[in-house]
Amino acid sequence: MTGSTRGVTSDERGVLARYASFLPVTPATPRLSLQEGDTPLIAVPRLAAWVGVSELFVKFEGMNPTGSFKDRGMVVAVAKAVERGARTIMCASTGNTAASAAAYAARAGITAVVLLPRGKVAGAKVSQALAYGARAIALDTGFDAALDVARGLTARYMVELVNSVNPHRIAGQATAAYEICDILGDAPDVLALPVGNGGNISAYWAGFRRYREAGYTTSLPVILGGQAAGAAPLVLGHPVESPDTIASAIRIGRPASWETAVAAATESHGEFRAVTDAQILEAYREVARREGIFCEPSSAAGVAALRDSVAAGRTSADATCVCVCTGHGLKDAQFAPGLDDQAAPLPATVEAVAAALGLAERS
Ligand code: AN7
Repeated sequence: MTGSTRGVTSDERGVLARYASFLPVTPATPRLSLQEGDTPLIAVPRLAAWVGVSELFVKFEGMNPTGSFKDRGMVVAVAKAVERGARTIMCASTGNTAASAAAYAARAGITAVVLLPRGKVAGAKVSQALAYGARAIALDTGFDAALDVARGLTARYMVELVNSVNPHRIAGQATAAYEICDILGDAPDVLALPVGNGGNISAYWAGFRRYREAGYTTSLPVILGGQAAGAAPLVLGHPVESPDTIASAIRIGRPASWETAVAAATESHGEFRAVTDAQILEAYREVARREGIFCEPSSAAGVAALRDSVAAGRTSADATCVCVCTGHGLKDAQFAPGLDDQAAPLPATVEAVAAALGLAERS
């Protein structure tokens, strides 16, 4: 590998094959894959103008097999669980972890049990988990207490916990940092992403540091974590009892990876920023309308935080920035515009539609 500027170890697709040397892969680890990872890093000049920086990329993690970044860590966690002989995995989830756990359990031929806060998970994510054959259990509580139950159960019973407190999840998610560096040739100046349970920000920071230690990069990014204002424990510095935001994926009041998330922000000279639901929804719409990238509202919290940071003079307009858009827009489309929001229906005639559009007639 010496002399190479990239850590990719295989042309095969999937996180376990591509970054085997950076993952806890042994000869006994099943080569599980849904061809996750290798997601687009898209230059977004029109979004950059809106955010207020000269160079911006979106790492579109919604392009993973189940539509979120969770697949990168889940493939590793499930492969390692199967390697140890596990037959059942379990997670608590705001939705995306559940969909991913269910898919990889199906792929591995084992069972997934997902604990979901009742009425607080986007419908498409529940549909995904059920379609993949997971056993879904609704709990009358929020995510934080559901995670307590999952931890209690997996400590006592023969079930493997695949929430991001599982270190294999973090190791797998770090591959997104490797990919960004492999494409850019070095780390970006700033990486902005949404933060809920704190696993992903911890994974990125671990990944960027590891790549620099391996000699593939020369610098480390400033890491900016976006939290919804109503669910911003890491901004406030204390847990939030009843987190409240439209960004349901990050409606988390007691992040499980608190210490490592804080370390990522402070060691990188970054910070956590609270953004309002209005800022999140505005960023969500701008990402789609300016660049043709449809992410879920929670995913846009990093974009909103970056724009807010530039406006506050905390991030330089000259910085090369990457925003991680963590999940696909089709997963949580309730805040997307609908046909009913448009003007009233027209008569089904060529003339009526042409007149409404003000089209110029062919000569
Ligand atoms: C789209 O699925 O916690 O800070 O249970 O779905 O690593 O928690 C989802 C989190 C960002 C936050 N963006 O990442 C779950 C869950 C999206 C997410 C996050 C989540 P972490």
